[in-house]
Amino acid sequence: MMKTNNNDLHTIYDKETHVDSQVFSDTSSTTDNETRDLSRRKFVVGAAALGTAVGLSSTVGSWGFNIFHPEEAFADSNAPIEVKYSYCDMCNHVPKCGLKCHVQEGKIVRVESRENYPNSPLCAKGIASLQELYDPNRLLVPKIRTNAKGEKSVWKDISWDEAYSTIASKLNSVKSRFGADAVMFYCGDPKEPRGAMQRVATLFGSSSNGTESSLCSTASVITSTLVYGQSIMGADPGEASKSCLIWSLNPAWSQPNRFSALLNAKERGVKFVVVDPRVTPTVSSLADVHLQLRPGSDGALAAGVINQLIEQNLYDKEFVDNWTYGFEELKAYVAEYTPEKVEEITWVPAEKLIEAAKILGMNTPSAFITSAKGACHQKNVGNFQRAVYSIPALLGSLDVAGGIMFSPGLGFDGFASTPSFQLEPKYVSDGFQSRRHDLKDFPVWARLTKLMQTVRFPEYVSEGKIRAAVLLGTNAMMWPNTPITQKAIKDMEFTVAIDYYERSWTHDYVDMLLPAAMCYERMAPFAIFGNKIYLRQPVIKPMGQAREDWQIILEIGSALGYKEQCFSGNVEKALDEVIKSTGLGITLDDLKAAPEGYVVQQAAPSQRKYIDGKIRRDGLPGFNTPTRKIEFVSTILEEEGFNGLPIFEEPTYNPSSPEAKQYPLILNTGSRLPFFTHSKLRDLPWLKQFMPEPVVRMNPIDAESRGIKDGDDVRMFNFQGEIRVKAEVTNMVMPGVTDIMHGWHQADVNLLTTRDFDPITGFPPLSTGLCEIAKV
Ligand SMILES: Nc1nc2c(c(=O)[nH]1)N[C@H]1C(S)=C(S)[C@@H](COP(=O)(O)OP(=O)(O)OC[C@H]3O[C@@H](n4cnc5c(=O)[nH]c(N)nc54)[C@H](O)[C@@H]3O)O[C@H]1N2
Ligand SMILES: Nc1nc2c(c(=O)[nH]1)N[C@H]1C(S)=C(S)[C@@H](COP(=O)(O)OP(=O)(O)OC[C@H]3O[C@@H](n4cnc5c(=O)[nH]c(N)nc54)[C@H](O)[C@@H]3O)O[C@H]1N2
Ligand SMILES: [Mo]
Repeated sequence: MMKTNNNDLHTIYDKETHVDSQVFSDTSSTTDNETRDLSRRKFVVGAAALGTAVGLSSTVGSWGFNIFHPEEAFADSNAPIEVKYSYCDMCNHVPKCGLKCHVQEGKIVRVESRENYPNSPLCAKGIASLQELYDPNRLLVPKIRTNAKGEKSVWKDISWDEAYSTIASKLNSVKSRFGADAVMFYCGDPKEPRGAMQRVATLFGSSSNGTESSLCSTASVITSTLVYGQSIMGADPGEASKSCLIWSLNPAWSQPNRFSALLNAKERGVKFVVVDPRVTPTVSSLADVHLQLRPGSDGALAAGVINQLIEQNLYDKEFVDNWTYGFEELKAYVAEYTPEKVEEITWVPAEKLIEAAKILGMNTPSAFITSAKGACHQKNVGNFQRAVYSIPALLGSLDVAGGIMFSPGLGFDGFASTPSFQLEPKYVSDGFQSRRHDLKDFPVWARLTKLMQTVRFPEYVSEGKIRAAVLLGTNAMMWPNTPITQKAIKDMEFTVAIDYYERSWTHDYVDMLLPAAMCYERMAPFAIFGNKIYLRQPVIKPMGQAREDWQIILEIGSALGYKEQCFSGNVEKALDEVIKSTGLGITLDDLKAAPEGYVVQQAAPSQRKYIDGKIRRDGLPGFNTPTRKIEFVSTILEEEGFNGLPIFEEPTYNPSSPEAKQYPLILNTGSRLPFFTHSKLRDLPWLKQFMPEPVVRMNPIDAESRGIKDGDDVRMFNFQGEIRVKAEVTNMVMPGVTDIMHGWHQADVNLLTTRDFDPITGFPPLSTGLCEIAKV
């Protein structure tokens, strides 16, 4: 381990970058001699990095002080440089940003944006990714618990073989006593390993197979499927677009690559209507009209927009008459949502609503994009989002250039796997569907997806339905009311987590912990951009004993008894199977031969394919809904016992409910920041400096009435819990509303969020609760 013997430098560094001093003062195994020895080799990585961080010249490298701690990060600056390519996983976005890596002596000494790659340049997180790769706190050895779950973990290192044989005996034992569905297979935010996990779950025979998308994109998948007949979550403005509706997305922070394309569209003259309770950079750079609504009132606002498109005769009558179902009912339903009434409910001025409808209706084709979550984290999402998806249909902007095109794609799912690789035919033929634990709670979800809605897994554990779990990249703080999740993890007979780090808030409750390899160290899965497929090659060998997620999952599958179907853990063979299962006639060798990306030749999709039967699987004209029309009134919902109309309902806890007397502020959580991803990256020195402590944003009016000043320590609390944070007083949020990011383990806002789920999508109300803030 490195140690600096220059105290002045240490002080400068601490001050400038808020480095956790413990990281740099760990002297456990270093003598000054070793330090000098290492320093003579001119540590390329640390030298350059420190120079950038504190504005010193790169000669600091010779002082023997290095920002990447473990010796594994040091390379001789005279060694030959090899350039290799990868893609980043610091935010688990799909698709990923390209990385160009400079490698010396098997160590990555520099990363930069990959040239000629669809996603670039790198953001703050990508630039800081080497600090994660070479973080001395990374988990690098398989571990098993030696003390009671729920206490601070005391681990014993074990071998991979020991780990796999324990996992196999525990999971097979639960299966033999309670059935395969008693074992849950779960992937958190990491999206890359999902295909492999689904395959292993299906081989094992468990329908309890879920992901973090239970709180993320799946609400949009479900609601767009109900309206359009297939999952189409929106489309960015293209050359032909005249306007664009952004229903709560802040790509300036959450998807920077996408944001630059939107700025270009603005430059081309595309008119933007942006719905968001906050004044975000997206709002201020793009919006011609900003509809700044009260969180949770989206259903009323969407009804208002529809009302105005109809009232002002701005809708596409021909498309509506021929290709939609339920228009007259919808029209009657929205009649009461006049601009004045909508203003009362949503706090959006009536004239802005009228103007927004004009902009959209008079500038078609209109593109449409929305958040996978910002607006979705409310109990009304299954309804309000259908109203929102109805807007592009009313505008006649479906399956036309510049609107939302229905494109066939290459046959991959959103995470570069395929239904066939995931063994969907087996899922169907072996009756998994009827055994699902979520079937009663969320029948619409269960009907439309093959993944379990995981929000109620704590209940399934307490009912004895789930007794063991494989938890890949799982964060107990992601669901509402965290202690309930932690207890559920603890109460299971056996749980194994797979992660980059030991995270006490989750891993203090599991039995075993396995080290995962980072993007630089792994191969699977592919990156897919339109009709181009990239194969990733590992840039370096995994650190310590870490292994890549696909390998770990397939090795678990092999240990469980499915060696052949899991390719004995061989990732290359698995990827070859994935690519073959697309039916595109490509093999892994074809991808290997195309390091700049393999282009699948495909004819550009034609417009208005619904007319000549090119959208439906059965070849009939129309869309993939039961009525073959765009469904303003959902026949599937009616069949499942719901109202088919997109009815607006207030959140359980809203400004008019009795709790609001004590807790008058709206608890709006989870808006993204460019330098953190969920609970991750908070301890990386380069990123931590942006926001070293948890912060709640509040409007000056709310701050003043509570005697709170910018920077004050405050308590944020409600009937369920309390956290301590710093106040940031800003006009970015509207009066009466708070704005706080989730994922701070020292101030976990999910102690305050509640478990009243949308019955259609299962989504929790993470953006619409109630709370109060007081000075400490
Ligand atoms: N840097 C970074 N990027 C990320 C992530 C990250 O953690 N960090 N996470 C990734 C993931 S998993 C996701 S899901 C996406 C999310 O990406 P975005 O959806 O862009 O992220 P948010 O900022 O959470 O939400 C968008 C907007 O929704 C608004 N909003 C909040 N409540 C409501 C409401 O009730 N109604 C309406 N209409 N709007 C509301 C917020 O003010 C916010 O500006 O970001 C992805 N990108
Ligand atoms: N209050 C509130 N709660 C929210 C949200 C909100 O807006 N407000 N947003 C919700 C949404 S949209 C989402 S997507 C979820 C976030 O989903 P989470 O699953 O909570 O995401 P993270 O906090 O990133 O935790 C992921 C864990 O996986 C580990 N990890 C990261 N990458 C890998 C990998 O490649 N392999 C392995 N094995 N492990 C890895 C990380 O170290 C971390 O421990 O949170 C949800 N919860
Ligand atoms: Mo998400």
